[in-house]
Amino acid sequence: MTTVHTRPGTPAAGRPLGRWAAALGGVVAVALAFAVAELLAALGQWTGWLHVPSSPLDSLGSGFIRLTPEWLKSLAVQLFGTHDKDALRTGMVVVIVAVAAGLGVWARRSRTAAAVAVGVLVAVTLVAVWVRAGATALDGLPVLVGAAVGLVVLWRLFAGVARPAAAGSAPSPADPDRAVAAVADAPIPPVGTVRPVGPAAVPAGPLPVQRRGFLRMTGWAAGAAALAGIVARWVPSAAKVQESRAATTLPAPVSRQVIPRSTDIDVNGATPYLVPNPDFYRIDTALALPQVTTAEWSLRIHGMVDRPLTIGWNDLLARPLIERAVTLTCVSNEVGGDLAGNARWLGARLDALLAEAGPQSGADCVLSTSKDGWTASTPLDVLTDGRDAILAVAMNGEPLPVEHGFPVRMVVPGLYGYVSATKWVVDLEVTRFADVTAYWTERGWSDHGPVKTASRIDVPKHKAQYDAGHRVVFAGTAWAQHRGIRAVEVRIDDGPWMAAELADAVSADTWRQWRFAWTAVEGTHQLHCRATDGTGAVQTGTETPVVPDGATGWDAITFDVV
Ligand SMILES: Nc1nc2c(c(=O)[nH]1)N[C@H]1C(S)=C(S)[C@@H](COP(=O)(O)O)O[C@H]1N2
Ligand SMILES: [Mo]
Repeated sequence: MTTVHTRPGTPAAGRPLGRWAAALGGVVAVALAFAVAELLAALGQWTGWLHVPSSPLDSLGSGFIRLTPEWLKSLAVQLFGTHDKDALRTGMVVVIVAVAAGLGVWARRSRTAAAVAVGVLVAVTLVAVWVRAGATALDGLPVLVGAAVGLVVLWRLFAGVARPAAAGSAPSPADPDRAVAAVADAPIPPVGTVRPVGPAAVPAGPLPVQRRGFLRMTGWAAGAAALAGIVARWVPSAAKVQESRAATTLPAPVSRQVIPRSTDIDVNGATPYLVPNPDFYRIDTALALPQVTTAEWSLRIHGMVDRPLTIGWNDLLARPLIERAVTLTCVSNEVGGDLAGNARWLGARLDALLAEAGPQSGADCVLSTSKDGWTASTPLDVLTDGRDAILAVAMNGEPLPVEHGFPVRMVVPGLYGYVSATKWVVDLEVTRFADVTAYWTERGWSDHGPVKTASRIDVPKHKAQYDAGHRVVFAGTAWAQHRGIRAVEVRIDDGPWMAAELADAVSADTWRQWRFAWTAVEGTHQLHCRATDGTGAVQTGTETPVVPDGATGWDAITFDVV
């Protein structure tokens, strides 16, 4: 195999690259950039890394719609009817191909100028992605990676081509542009073979090496673009689910809690009473997020019931919805860990729904199943004892984020998530614990998972330093869902337990924030905390591991006063 290395910018020997071939190179480089970006955007949404539809093509399209004057929009609808979106897409592709072809032709003269033009295009696309509602900086990543790949290909493609300026000195066949166009249209030869060309195209004999390299690389890039494009389409359409989520309007609750400011403890570094959705801990077994639109969603209630039933999204929203703050916790949370969060959940009561189905005597369990086959077994009596167990459709005032179970999940105050908080829930089977196992109970975790009383120190952080003689404020949170928190105490070194100040909580189903002010005394200290729940039981200091039903023990932080 012959390889000829030409330094960038050096006019290569041989005839100049034809305009059509250069245009093709530009189109292929841009196509590869878009294909890579679309693929990354699709994968990003599928795995939950990206939160808004960040497909660069769709973003450009909606950006264009935004900027289109009303008269043009209505003209488009008149002309194309319901196909107006297809018309927009086709128009966009035509424009992009034309611009890309121009880029290629330009790159033949100056790669730097072409690169600058690419930069402008990337900037426009990035703006289109970033102006979408809810977009974060991260959502621009697919565009940037795609652009980088496209630029590298463009740069290398045109590294070895003869520029038209050098053409004068080269032996010139009748019409180089036409010749190369004909060649470019033909299939790419396997590496190392001499390409047979039609007698009318170019003089017999091998192609000039630079153009052969150019065409070979163009072929590879075109193949890569096609592959990335196909894989991107094959990734389940996360964009469709994001659209479904964006189109969701939430009914007003029939009952809601007012959350006073006194629920926050007002200490720098303390956990807020309500955790914003993007900061909420996430635990599940889903490598790729289940993608369920509201239209596709339905829930079957069956098993040991008198009246099996199936409800759809609209049936669910038509039910009276309540909004409640409920703190979720993971059984795998270590002492002092952060696998806990409090949010406002809007949803339909599970007790009412189960009553409609009519559980039969002998049933003691509801086995819930998610779209991706994960299961949880929940005690039936917990779901029907009057607590606010719900099928939730919203979290902190917005439709559930996909990673938190869109469109519907269970929320049951007082139980760890693994036995109650099924996300993407599609099936409830009323049954008996004796007859079923669920995902985690099969793996050695306890059948019943009531939350254990826990408390945590958020301030100070481990190894923090304070100045002696200053007033310092410690803070943290404590939870014992459905029993509530009555008190939190702190202990410094081997001193006595001292009562911390408590913030308010709207119910026994949420955590409660605490703080404790202290005048710093020189030395290395250890701070402990412990809570007392609503029944008067004091949190145990005995340390147990998270398996099989949740960790116990007191959180401890070491800090220095100098
Ligand atoms: N479908 C499904 N739902 C699930 C899980 C899961 O793996 N799959 N994990 C559960 C566990 S162990 C916990 S602690 C909570 C966490 O909910 P979050 O990710 O919204 O914080 O979801 C529960 N629901
Ligand atoms: Mo969990």
